[in-house]
Amino acid sequence: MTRKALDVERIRNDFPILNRQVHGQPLVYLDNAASSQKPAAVVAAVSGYFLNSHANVHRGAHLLSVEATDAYESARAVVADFIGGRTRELVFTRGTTESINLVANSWGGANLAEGDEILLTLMEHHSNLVPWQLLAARTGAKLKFAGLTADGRLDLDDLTAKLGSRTRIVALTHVSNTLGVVNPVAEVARLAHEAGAICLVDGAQSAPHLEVDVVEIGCDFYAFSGHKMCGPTGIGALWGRKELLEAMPPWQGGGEMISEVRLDGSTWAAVPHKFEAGTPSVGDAVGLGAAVRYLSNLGLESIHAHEIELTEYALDRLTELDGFDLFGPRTDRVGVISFRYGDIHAHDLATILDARGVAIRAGHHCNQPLMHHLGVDATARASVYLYNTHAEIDALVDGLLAAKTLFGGFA
Ligand code: C6P
Repeated sequence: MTRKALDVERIRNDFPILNRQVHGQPLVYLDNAASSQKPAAVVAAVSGYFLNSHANVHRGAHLLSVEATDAYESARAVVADFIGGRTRELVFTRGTTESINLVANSWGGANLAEGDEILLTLMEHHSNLVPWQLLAARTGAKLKFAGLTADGRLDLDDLTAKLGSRTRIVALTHVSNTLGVVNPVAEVARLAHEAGAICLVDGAQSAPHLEVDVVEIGCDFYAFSGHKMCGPTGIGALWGRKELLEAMPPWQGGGEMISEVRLDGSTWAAVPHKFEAGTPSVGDAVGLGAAVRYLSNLGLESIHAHEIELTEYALDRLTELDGFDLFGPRTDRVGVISFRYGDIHAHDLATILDARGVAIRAGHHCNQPLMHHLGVDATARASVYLYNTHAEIDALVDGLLAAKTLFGGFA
Protein backbone atom coordinates (compact mmCIF):
# COMPACT_ATOMS: atom_id res chain seq x y z
CA MET A 1 0.00 0.00 0.00
CA THR A 2 1.39 3.43 -0.89
CA ARG A 3 1.42 5.91 1.94
CA LYS A 4 -0.31 9.22 1.33
CA ALA A 5 1.16 12.31 2.97
CA LEU A 6 -1.40 13.92 5.29
CA ASP A 7 -2.91 17.19 4.16
CA VAL A 8 -2.74 18.69 7.64
CA GLU A 9 -4.34 22.02 6.73
CA ARG A 10 -7.37 20.20 5.32
CA ILE A 11 -7.49 17.90 8.34
CA ARG A 12 -7.46 20.91 10.66
CA ASN A 13 -10.66 22.12 9.01
CA ASP A 14 -12.33 18.91 10.18
CA PHE A 15 -11.71 19.94 13.81
CA PRO A 16 -13.65 23.17 14.49
CA ILE A 17 -12.21 23.50 18.01
CA LEU A 18 -8.74 24.13 16.52
CA ASN A 19 -9.99 27.52 15.28
CA ARG A 20 -10.82 28.82 18.71
CA GLN A 21 -8.78 31.20 20.79
CA VAL A 22 -7.50 30.58 24.31
CA HIS A 23 -6.70 33.62 26.47
CA GLY A 24 -6.90 35.67 23.28
CA GLN A 25 -4.30 33.48 21.51
CA PRO A 26 -4.82 30.82 18.84
CA LEU A 27 -5.18 27.41 20.45
CA VAL A 28 -2.11 25.17 20.16
CA TYR A 29 -3.38 21.82 21.40
CA LEU A 30 -0.51 19.59 22.50
CA ASP A 31 -2.30 17.49 25.12
CA ASN A 32 -3.38 14.66 22.85
CA ALA A 33 -2.09 11.86 25.07
CA ALA A 34 -4.65 12.97 27.65
CA SER A 35 -7.49 13.24 25.14
CA SER A 36 -7.70 14.08 21.45
CA GLN A 37 -10.03 16.57 19.80
CA LYS A 38 -12.99 15.41 17.71
CA PRO A 39 -13.62 15.86 14.00
CA ALA A 40 -17.03 17.21 12.94
CA ALA A 41 -17.78 13.83 11.33
CA VAL A 42 -17.74 12.15 14.75
CA VAL A 43 -19.96 14.79 16.34
CA ALA A 44 -22.32 14.52 13.35
CA ALA A 45 -22.49 10.73 13.65
CA VAL A 46 -23.41 10.97 17.35
CA SER A 47 -25.97 13.73 16.85
CA GLY A 48 -27.37 12.03 13.71
CA TYR A 49 -27.87 8.87 15.69
CA PHE A 50 -29.71 10.67 18.50
CA LEU A 51 -31.73 12.88 16.16
CA ASN A 52 -32.84 10.06 13.87
CA SER A 53 -32.38 6.55 15.17
CA HIS A 54 -32.21 6.37 18.95
CA ALA A 55 -33.94 3.61 20.90
CA ASN A 56 -32.69 0.91 23.25
CA VAL A 57 -30.69 -1.87 21.61
CA HIS A 58 -31.25 -5.65 21.40
CA ARG A 59 -34.74 -5.30 22.84
CA GLY A 60 -37.34 -3.77 20.61
CA ALA A 61 -39.35 -5.20 17.77
CA HIS A 62 -39.86 -1.70 16.38
CA LEU A 63 -37.87 -0.08 13.61
CA LEU A 64 -35.94 2.43 15.74
CA SER A 65 -34.67 -0.31 18.02
CA VAL A 66 -33.59 -2.32 15.00
CA GLU A 67 -31.78 0.72 13.57
CA ALA A 68 -30.10 1.46 16.92
CA THR A 69 -29.01 -2.18 17.25
CA ASP A 70 -27.62 -2.13 13.71
CA ALA A 71 -25.73 1.10 14.41
CA TYR A 72 -24.29 -0.29 17.65
CA GLU A 73 -23.32 -3.67 16.24
CA SER A 74 -21.85 -2.24 13.05
CA ALA A 75 -19.72 0.09 15.18
CA ARG A 76 -18.47 -3.02 16.97
CA ALA A 77 -17.51 -4.63 13.66
CA VAL A 78 -15.64 -1.51 12.49
CA VAL A 79 -13.79 -1.08 15.78
CA ALA A 80 -12.83 -4.77 15.97
CA ASP A 81 -11.54 -4.68 12.39
CA PHE A 82 -9.48 -1.55 13.18
CA ILE A 83 -7.31 -3.55 15.60
CA GLY A 84 -7.35 -6.78 13.59
CA GLY A 85 -9.79 -8.59 15.89
CA ARG A 86 -13.01 -10.49 15.27
CA THR A 87 -16.31 -8.77 16.00
CA ARG A 88 -17.44 -11.32 18.58
CA GLU A 89 -14.23 -10.80 20.51
CA LEU A 90 -14.75 -7.07 21.05
CA VAL A 91 -16.46 -5.93 24.24
CA PHE A 92 -17.51 -2.29 24.45
CA THR A 93 -16.48 -0.72 27.77
CA ARG A 94 -16.14 2.81 29.10
CA GLY A 95 -12.46 2.80 28.15
CA THR A 96 -9.07 1.32 28.91
CA THR A 97 -9.55 1.57 32.67
CA GLU A 98 -12.82 -0.36 32.63
CA SER A 99 -11.41 -2.91 30.17
CA ILE A 100 -8.49 -3.72 32.47
CA ASN A 101 -10.76 -3.86 35.52
CA LEU A 102 -12.96 -6.30 33.61
CA VAL A 103 -10.02 -8.64 33.00
CA ALA A 104 -8.66 -8.28 36.55
CA ASN A 105 -12.05 -9.03 38.09
CA SER A 106 -13.37 -11.66 35.74
CA TRP A 107 -10.33 -13.52 34.42
CA GLY A 108 -8.22 -12.70 37.48
CA GLY A 109 -10.92 -13.67 39.99
CA ALA A 110 -11.39 -17.02 38.26
CA ASN A 111 -7.76 -17.87 37.59
CA LEU A 112 -5.53 -16.50 40.33
CA ALA A 113 -4.74 -18.09 43.66
CA GLU A 114 -2.43 -17.31 46.55
CA GLY A 115 1.21 -17.24 45.44
CA ASP A 116 0.43 -16.72 41.75
CA GLU A 117 2.26 -13.82 40.13
CA ILE A 118 1.16 -10.87 38.06
CA LEU A 119 4.05 -9.32 36.11
CA LEU A 120 3.75 -5.61 35.28
CA THR A 121 6.37 -3.00 34.39
CA LEU A 122 7.62 0.12 36.13
CA MET A 123 6.04 2.32 33.45
CA GLU A 124 2.41 1.26 33.90
CA HIS A 125 -0.38 3.79 34.11
CA HIS A 126 -2.34 3.51 37.37
CA SER A 127 -5.13 1.91 35.30
CA ASN A 128 -2.85 -1.04 34.63
CA LEU A 129 -1.60 -1.22 38.20
CA VAL A 130 -4.32 -0.47 40.74
CA PRO A 131 -6.81 -3.10 39.40
CA TRP A 132 -4.04 -5.72 39.84
CA GLN A 133 -3.25 -4.44 43.35
CA LEU A 134 -6.93 -4.86 44.25
CA LEU A 135 -6.93 -8.36 42.74
CA ALA A 136 -3.72 -9.29 44.56
CA ALA A 137 -5.20 -8.14 47.87
CA ARG A 138 -8.28 -10.29 47.23
CA THR A 139 -6.53 -13.44 46.03
CA GLY A 140 -3.13 -13.42 47.72
CA ALA A 141 -1.42 -13.17 44.32
CA LYS A 142 1.87 -11.22 44.16
CA LEU A 143 2.81 -8.32 41.92
CA LYS A 144 6.19 -8.16 40.24
CA PHE A 145 7.59 -5.34 38.13
CA ALA A 146 9.96 -5.47 35.20
CA GLY A 147 12.43 -2.58 35.36
CA LEU A 148 13.66 -0.05 32.82
CA THR A 149 16.96 0.58 31.12
CA ALA A 150 18.83 3.81 31.82
CA ASP A 151 17.40 5.45 28.68
CA GLY A 152 13.82 4.62 29.62
CA ARG A 153 13.06 1.42 27.70
CA LEU A 154 11.58 -1.77 29.04
CA ASP A 155 14.38 -3.98 30.33
CA LEU A 156 13.56 -7.23 28.54
CA ASP A 157 16.26 -9.16 30.40
CA ASP A 158 14.74 -8.13 33.70
CA LEU A 159 11.27 -9.02 32.45
CA THR A 160 12.51 -12.44 31.31
CA ALA A 161 14.23 -13.01 34.66
CA LYS A 162 11.02 -12.17 36.52
CA LEU A 163 8.84 -14.50 34.45
CA GLY A 164 8.48 -17.71 36.40
CA SER A 165 6.38 -20.81 36.77
CA ARG A 166 3.93 -18.90 39.00
CA THR A 167 3.47 -16.01 36.53
CA ARG A 168 -0.12 -16.12 35.32
CA ILE A 169 -0.32 -12.84 33.43
CA VAL A 170 2.03 -10.22 32.02
CA ALA A 171 0.21 -6.89 31.67
CA LEU A 172 2.05 -4.01 30.04
CA THR A 173 1.49 -0.84 28.13
CA HIS A 174 2.14 -0.82 24.38
CA VAL A 175 3.25 2.83 24.49
CA SER A 176 4.22 4.68 27.66
CA ASN A 177 2.11 7.77 28.29
CA THR A 178 5.11 9.44 29.96
CA LEU A 179 8.19 8.11 28.16
CA GLY A 180 6.61 7.82 24.72
CA VAL A 181 8.51 4.58 24.16
CA VAL A 182 6.94 1.80 22.08
CA ASN A 183 7.34 -1.51 23.90
CA PRO A 184 8.10 -4.77 22.05
CA VAL A 185 4.73 -6.23 22.97
CA ALA A 186 4.84 -9.09 20.44
CA GLU A 187 8.12 -10.26 21.97
CA VAL A 188 6.69 -9.93 25.48
CA ALA A 189 3.54 -11.88 24.50
CA ARG A 190 5.76 -14.64 23.13
CA LEU A 191 7.87 -14.74 26.30
CA ALA A 192 4.73 -14.77 28.45
CA HIS A 193 3.28 -17.70 26.51
CA GLU A 194 6.55 -19.63 26.72
CA ALA A 195 6.34 -19.26 30.48
CA GLY A 196 2.72 -20.46 30.49
CA ALA A 197 1.24 -17.01 31.21
CA ILE A 198 -1.15 -14.86 29.24
CA CYS A 199 -0.48 -11.29 28.09
CA LEU A 200 -2.62 -8.16 28.34
CA VAL A 201 -1.62 -5.09 26.34
CA ASP A 202 -2.77 -1.62 27.43
CA GLY A 203 -3.35 0.05 24.08
CA ALA A 204 -4.55 3.45 25.32
CA GLN A 205 -1.58 5.21 23.71
CA SER A 206 -1.08 2.88 20.73
CA ALA A 207 -4.51 2.40 19.15
CA PRO A 208 -4.74 6.12 18.23
CA HIS A 209 -1.28 6.29 16.66
CA LEU A 210 -0.01 2.92 15.39
CA GLU A 211 -1.36 0.29 13.03
CA VAL A 212 -2.37 -2.34 15.56
CA ASP A 213 -3.03 -5.99 14.77
CA VAL A 214 -3.81 -7.99 17.88
CA VAL A 215 -3.26 -11.26 16.04
CA GLU A 216 0.20 -10.17 14.91
CA ILE A 217 1.02 -8.99 18.43
CA GLY A 218 -0.16 -12.35 19.71
CA CYS A 219 -1.55 -10.95 22.94
CA ASP A 220 -4.58 -12.33 24.77
CA PHE A 221 -6.25 -9.05 25.71
CA TYR A 222 -5.93 -5.54 24.26
CA ALA A 223 -7.58 -2.56 25.98
CA PHE A 224 -8.12 0.93 24.55
CA SER A 225 -10.11 4.15 24.86
CA GLY A 226 -12.15 6.03 22.25
CA HIS A 227 -11.50 9.55 23.48
CA LYS A 228 -7.77 9.47 22.69
CA MET A 229 -8.49 8.48 19.06
CA CYS A 230 -10.96 11.15 17.95
CA GLY A 231 -13.94 9.36 19.50
CA PRO A 232 -16.26 10.35 22.35
CA THR A 233 -15.44 10.03 26.04
CA GLY A 234 -17.03 7.17 27.97
CA ILE A 235 -16.47 4.51 25.30
CA GLY A 236 -13.63 2.13 24.60
CA ALA A 237 -13.13 -1.55 24.18
CA LEU A 238 -11.57 -4.74 25.37
CA TRP A 239 -10.51 -7.21 22.72
CA GLY A 240 -9.92 -10.71 24.05
CA ARG A 241 -9.28 -14.16 22.67
CA LYS A 242 -12.61 -15.94 22.20
CA GLU A 243 -11.63 -19.02 24.25
CA LEU A 244 -10.62 -16.82 27.18
CA LEU A 245 -13.70 -14.59 27.00
CA GLU A 246 -15.95 -17.64 26.76
CA ALA A 247 -14.37 -19.29 29.78
CA MET A 248 -14.52 -16.14 31.92
CA PRO A 249 -17.41 -15.49 34.31
CA PRO A 250 -19.47 -12.30 33.88
CA TRP A 251 -18.16 -9.29 35.72
CA GLN A 252 -21.31 -7.21 36.18
CA GLY A 253 -24.84 -8.61 36.22
CA GLY A 254 -28.05 -7.13 34.83
CA GLY A 255 -29.97 -6.81 31.60
CA GLU A 256 -28.38 -7.57 28.21
CA MET A 257 -25.83 -10.05 29.59
CA ILE A 258 -28.17 -12.97 30.33
CA SER A 259 -29.57 -15.85 28.35
CA GLU A 260 -32.15 -16.96 30.91
CA VAL A 261 -32.93 -15.75 34.42
CA ARG A 262 -34.68 -17.92 36.99
CA LEU A 263 -35.13 -17.29 40.69
CA ASP A 264 -32.54 -19.93 41.50
CA GLY A 265 -29.90 -18.81 39.00
CA SER A 266 -29.18 -17.52 35.53
CA THR A 267 -27.33 -18.38 32.36
CA TRP A 268 -25.30 -15.96 30.31
CA ALA A 269 -25.51 -14.43 26.87
CA ALA A 270 -22.77 -15.32 24.41
CA VAL A 271 -19.66 -13.13 24.26
CA PRO A 272 -19.31 -10.21 23.87
CA HIS A 273 -22.76 -9.43 25.32
CA LYS A 274 -22.02 -11.45 28.48
CA PHE A 275 -19.75 -8.56 29.48
CA GLU A 276 -22.09 -5.71 28.56
CA ALA A 277 -24.60 -5.53 31.42
CA GLY A 278 -27.26 -2.82 31.17
CA THR A 279 -28.07 -0.38 28.39
CA PRO A 280 -24.81 0.37 26.62
CA SER A 281 -23.56 3.78 25.57
CA VAL A 282 -24.97 3.41 22.05
CA GLY A 283 -24.37 6.97 20.85
CA ASP A 284 -20.75 6.85 22.02
CA ALA A 285 -20.20 3.51 20.28
CA VAL A 286 -21.57 5.03 17.08
CA GLY A 287 -19.17 7.95 17.59
CA LEU A 288 -16.23 5.59 18.08
CA GLY A 289 -17.20 3.77 14.89
CA ALA A 290 -17.16 7.11 13.07
CA ALA A 291 -13.78 8.00 14.60
CA VAL A 292 -12.30 4.72 13.42
CA ARG A 293 -13.68 5.30 9.91
CA TYR A 294 -12.19 8.80 9.94
CA LEU A 295 -8.74 7.56 11.00
CA SER A 296 -8.86 4.59 8.62
CA ASN A 297 -9.73 6.82 5.66
CA LEU A 298 -6.62 8.87 6.33
CA GLY A 299 -4.58 5.73 7.02
CA LEU A 300 -2.81 4.94 10.28
CA GLU A 301 0.45 4.56 8.42
CA SER A 302 0.17 8.15 7.13
CA ILE A 303 -0.90 9.46 10.56
CA HIS A 304 2.03 7.71 12.20
CA ALA A 305 4.51 9.00 9.59
CA HIS A 306 3.28 12.57 10.14
CA GLU A 307 3.61 12.23 13.91
CA ILE A 308 7.10 10.74 13.69
CA GLU A 309 8.27 13.53 11.39
CA LEU A 310 6.77 16.16 13.69
CA THR A 311 8.28 14.50 16.75
CA GLU A 312 11.72 14.47 15.14
CA TYR A 313 11.34 18.17 14.37
CA ALA A 314 10.18 18.87 17.92
CA LEU A 315 13.04 16.91 19.47
CA ASP A 316 15.60 18.59 17.21
CA ARG A 317 14.35 22.02 18.24
CA LEU A 318 13.77 21.24 21.92
CA THR A 319 17.06 19.48 22.57
CA GLU A 320 18.85 22.60 21.29
CA LEU A 321 17.43 24.54 24.24
CA ASP A 322 19.74 24.98 27.19
CA GLY A 323 18.22 23.19 30.19
CA PHE A 324 15.89 20.94 28.17
CA ASP A 325 15.93 17.39 29.48
CA LEU A 326 13.93 14.65 27.74
CA PHE A 327 12.50 11.67 29.66
CA GLY A 328 12.51 8.50 27.60
CA PRO A 329 14.51 7.35 24.60
CA ARG A 330 15.15 9.37 21.48
CA THR A 331 14.15 6.48 19.15
CA ASP A 332 11.42 3.78 19.12
CA ARG A 333 8.95 6.33 20.34
CA VAL A 334 5.80 8.21 19.45
CA GLY A 335 5.04 11.90 19.88
CA VAL A 336 4.64 11.91 23.65
CA ILE A 337 7.40 14.26 24.80
CA SER A 338 7.94 14.46 28.56
CA PHE A 339 10.57 16.84 29.78
CA ARG A 340 12.10 19.00 32.43
CA TYR A 341 13.15 22.54 31.55
CA GLY A 342 15.86 23.94 33.82
CA ASP A 343 14.50 24.30 37.32
CA ILE A 344 11.09 25.64 36.31
CA HIS A 345 8.41 23.40 37.79
CA ALA A 346 6.27 21.55 35.26
CA HIS A 347 3.10 23.20 36.60
CA ASP A 348 4.59 26.67 36.16
CA LEU A 349 5.61 25.80 32.62
CA ALA A 350 2.09 24.57 31.80
CA THR A 351 0.56 27.76 33.23
CA ILE A 352 2.90 30.06 31.30
CA LEU A 353 2.31 28.12 28.09
CA ASP A 354 -1.46 28.15 28.65
CA ALA A 355 -1.41 31.95 28.82
CA ARG A 356 0.10 31.82 25.31
CA GLY A 357 -2.62 29.42 24.08
CA VAL A 358 -0.37 26.34 24.24
CA ALA A 359 -2.01 23.38 26.01
CA ILE A 360 0.34 20.79 27.48
CA ARG A 361 -0.04 18.51 30.50
CA ALA A 362 1.98 18.77 33.69
CA GLY A 363 1.91 16.32 36.57
CA HIS A 364 2.52 12.65 37.29
CA HIS A 365 0.34 11.51 34.36
CA CYS A 366 -1.11 8.70 36.55
CA ASN A 367 2.41 7.23 36.61
CA GLN A 368 3.43 7.84 40.23
CA PRO A 369 5.71 4.79 40.56
CA LEU A 370 7.46 5.81 37.32
CA MET A 371 7.88 9.38 38.62
CA HIS A 372 9.44 7.88 41.73
CA HIS A 373 11.81 5.88 39.58
CA LEU A 374 12.74 8.99 37.56
CA GLY A 375 13.26 10.94 40.78
CA VAL A 376 10.73 13.67 39.97
CA ASP A 377 7.24 14.51 41.20
CA ALA A 378 6.02 15.70 37.82
CA THR A 379 7.04 16.23 34.22
CA ALA A 380 5.84 18.64 31.57
CA ARG A 381 4.42 16.72 28.61
CA ALA A 382 3.61 17.80 25.07
CA SER A 383 1.92 15.24 22.85
CA VAL A 384 1.11 15.51 19.16
CA TYR A 385 -1.56 14.10 16.88
CA LEU A 386 -2.55 14.12 13.23
CA TYR A 387 -3.61 17.79 13.17
CA ASN A 388 -0.51 19.33 14.76
CA THR A 389 1.90 21.43 12.73
CA HIS A 390 5.52 22.57 12.73
CA ALA A 391 4.31 26.09 13.57
CA GLU A 392 2.73 24.71 16.74
CA ILE A 393 6.02 23.11 17.75
CA ASP A 394 7.63 26.53 17.19
CA ALA A 395 4.98 28.05 19.48
CA LEU A 396 5.93 25.51 22.17
CA VAL A 397 9.62 26.36 21.82
CA ASP A 398 8.89 30.11 21.93
CA GLY A 399 6.75 29.57 25.03
CA LEU A 400 9.57 27.73 26.80
CA LEU A 401 12.02 30.52 25.97
CA ALA A 402 9.50 33.06 27.28
CA ALA A 403 9.15 31.05 30.50
CA LYS A 404 12.91 31.12 31.01
CA THR A 405 12.96 34.88 30.51
CA LEU A 406 10.05 35.30 32.93
CA PHE A 407 11.97 33.34 35.58
CA GLY A 408 15.11 35.40 34.90
CA GLY A 409 16.97 32.29 33.70
CA PHE A 410 17.65 29.10 35.64
CA ALA A 411 19.05 29.02 39.19
N1 C6P B 1 -3.74 8.47 30.17
C1 C6P B 1 -2.80 10.68 30.12
O1 C6P B 1 -2.89 11.91 30.15
P1 C6P B 1 -8.81 6.00 30.32
O2 C6P B 1 -8.77 7.06 31.37
O3 C6P B 1 -9.45 4.74 30.82
O4 C6P B 1 -9.32 6.45 29.00
O5 C6P B 1 -7.26 5.63 30.01
C2 C6P B 1 -6.42 5.26 31.05
C3 C6P B 1 -5.04 5.04 30.55
C4 C6P B 1 -4.51 3.76 30.56
N2 C6P B 1 -3.30 3.49 30.07
C5 C6P B 1 -2.52 4.45 29.54
C6 C6P B 1 -1.18 4.09 28.98
C7 C6P B 1 -3.00 5.77 29.51
O6 C6P B 1 -2.21 6.73 28.99
C8 C6P B 1 -4.26 6.08 30.04
C9 C6P B 1 -4.75 7.49 30.09
C10 C6P B 1 -4.08 9.87 30.16
O7 C6P B 1 -1.72 10.11 30.03
C11 C6P B 1 -4.96 10.30 31.30
S1 C6P B 1 -4.20 10.01 32.87
